[in-house]
Amino acid sequence: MPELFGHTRARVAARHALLTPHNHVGSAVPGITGATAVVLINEAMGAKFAQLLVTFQAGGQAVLPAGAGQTFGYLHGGAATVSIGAQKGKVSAGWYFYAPAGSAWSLTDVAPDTRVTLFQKKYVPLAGTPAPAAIIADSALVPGTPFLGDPAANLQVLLPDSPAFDLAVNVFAYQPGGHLPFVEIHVMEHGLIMLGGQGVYRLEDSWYPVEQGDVIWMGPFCPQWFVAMGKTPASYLYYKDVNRAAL
Ligand code: UGY
Ligand code: MN
Repeated sequence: MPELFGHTRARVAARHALLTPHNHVGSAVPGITGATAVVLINEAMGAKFAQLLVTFQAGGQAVLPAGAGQTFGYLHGGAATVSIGAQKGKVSAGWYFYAPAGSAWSLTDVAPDTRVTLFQKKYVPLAGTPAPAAIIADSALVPGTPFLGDPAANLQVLLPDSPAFDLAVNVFAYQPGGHLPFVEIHVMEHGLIMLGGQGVYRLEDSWYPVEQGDVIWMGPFCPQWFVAMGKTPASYLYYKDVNRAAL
């Protein structure tokens, strides 16, 4: 019982945060009904995006109007029908969708216990570049590449690598003992959820044991490093802001 006597692995610091499944408290989020929605990261924490975990009960759904925000959704399990403007498709574990700014989207016919991570960000247009279109796809079909040539660290890039996108979402999978090759320090933010396995994450000047379900915020210039530990591979889904001017 990690929370006995008020203990938790969680920490909210200046440039990073770690939240575990034991810390979750639901929020009422307009448009999401019959579900527990937990806002894990948002502007109140210091981030420029939002990350939510939504767990649907029987009869639950999400019906969101068109707005300035864009939404990326990833299904951890369950099944649903996703509609983005006129585009529609069935999604289940490992599938994801991207709803551009200005498009209404919904998740309906949702199977009970369907769990979805949502990343939301206000879209920053790029002059002369048309905004991205909607996407509904299966992450199992996205080829991975060894990160900086290391076969123990496999990177899947889920959204097109194109200047139209001001966000990226990737899946990073590590063999036991696999690790980030160096301590990264960069202007881009991350929102991350551990999909499986375990390891140790260095964030700023602290090292944290992490496991499936843990969520991490890394603010701009947060020193970061990860090593996978244990007998099974570790993987995480993560958000990153990309492709826009420094000033
Ligand atoms: O894309 C990234 O910056 C990635 N290598 N960072 C991370 O996994 N913490
Ligand atoms: Mn990084």
